Amino acid sequence: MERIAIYPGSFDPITNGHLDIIVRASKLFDKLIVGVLNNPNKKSLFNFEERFELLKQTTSNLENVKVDTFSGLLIDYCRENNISAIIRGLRAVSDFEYELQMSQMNHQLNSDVETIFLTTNTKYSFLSSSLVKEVAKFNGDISYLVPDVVLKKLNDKYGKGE
Ligand code: COD
Repeated sequence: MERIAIYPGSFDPITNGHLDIIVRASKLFDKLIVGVLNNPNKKSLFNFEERFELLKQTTSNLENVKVDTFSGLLIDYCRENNISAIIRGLRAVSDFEYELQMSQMNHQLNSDVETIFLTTNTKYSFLSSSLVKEVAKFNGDISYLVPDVVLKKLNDKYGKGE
């Protein structure tokens, strides 16, 4: 049977930290779905279509990775798509409490789906989408923290042309 995992998130926007987890997780499973949450109530810099498009562009070279969207409960999406594992990235102890709660709640909802944590690459342990947005907004250099297409989009958003 094909082993399918999902790496779910908001990806507002995708960073090199996310990408590192995607590459590593894709080697562990037959297929990895990167699942973008479509939640119109959650405020984001990039709208859903932009986040989805950036993910597709930055993962197009990875053969067994597919980008998809979900709304509602993650665990329902897992059930409908024969997904056996949820991949999450852990950066620091501060991530742990929220991640533990989510994984336990998801396990309560469906014990056939396991959450697997990959620890962050030390190069990216300080990196988050929120910090990237803040630094970009105030003109700091983030070129080594995000894929080129994301850098360009951030520059467009904050009114910085070429
Ligand atoms: N290095 C490694 N990992 C990283 C890095 C980095 N530098 N930056 C982020 N990550 C990891 C995060 O820890 C996370 O695991 C993943 O990347 C995605 O991060 P985000 O911030 O884009 O996504 P989140 O945390 O906002 O995603 C939350 C979900 C969308 C998964 C969650 O809210 C959800 O499942 N919602 C659907 C409703 C639901 O089912 N709720 C019940 C949950 S129990």
